[in-house]
Amino acid sequence: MKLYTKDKTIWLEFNDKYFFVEMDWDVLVNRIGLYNFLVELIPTFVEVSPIDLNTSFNPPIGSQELWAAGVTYLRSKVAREKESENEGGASFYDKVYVADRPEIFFKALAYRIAGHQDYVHIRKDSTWDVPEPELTLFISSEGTIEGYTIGNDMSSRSIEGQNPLYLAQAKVYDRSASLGPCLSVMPSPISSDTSIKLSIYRNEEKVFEDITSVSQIKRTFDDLVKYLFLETTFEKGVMLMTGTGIIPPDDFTLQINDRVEISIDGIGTLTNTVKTRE
Ligand code: DO4
Ligand code: MG
Repeated sequence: MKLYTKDKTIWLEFNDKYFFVEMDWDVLVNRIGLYNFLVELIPTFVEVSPIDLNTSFNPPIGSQELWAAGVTYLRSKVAREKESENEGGASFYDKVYVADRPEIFFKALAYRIAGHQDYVHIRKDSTWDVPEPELTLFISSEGTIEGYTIGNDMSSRSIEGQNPLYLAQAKVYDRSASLGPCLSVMPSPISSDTSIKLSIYRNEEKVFEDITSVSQIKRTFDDLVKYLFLETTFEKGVMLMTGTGIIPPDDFTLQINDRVEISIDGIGTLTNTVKTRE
């Protein structure tokens, strides 16, 4: 089943039927056993006509923080070693790829995150920019994975490549993340066969496409969640991007008006157009 939200309205899609959910987002989603909770509540929800999925939605996040894991796929490690080799930063990526402790960083609060069919930004002080298509977990305040969405961890490779300590500037700025189109709530954990596809269009022409699978991730989601929660509480739950397994070739950089589409089985397609801040 899927939860969509726009302007504080929440719709639930279940077996091709749509319902209004009159609850506050944070109260609704932050619970152990979200799937069963929603199934039990469906008879009390008002059924509505199917919503137009070809429209914009708000990111499926309330007052939760968005965090991100990095260097969880081999492709990400290799690309980052290369981008930082001239500046002496390469060995850090190799070390974190094999270390017990994963790379986890704070990404954004809701007001910095774009929804489906909204704009994402590239920085004006960056010369090399890419989207990162990432399966994103919704984790309850008790540390249980309760839902999944699609995330785009927009990244400046030129800033990140200058020095690993510039990570926050490469990764965290207005509209450096998008989430959506929905929160997919499944009866059991997402399958490792799940595919993640990234397509980039320029003037309606496809300029990049690649596909990977969740099975390519080096770490388990439980391990990422364990480290995220080690010394930190999330009273409303938290969203966690799980890292990218797709990186466009080194001669590729995003341009203004490029359209980025990320599709993940069982969730849908997240579409964003690229802009700079006004
Ligand atoms: O260490 C840089 C960030 C890595 C990242 O965001 C990823 O692998 O997805
Ligand atoms: Mg990433």
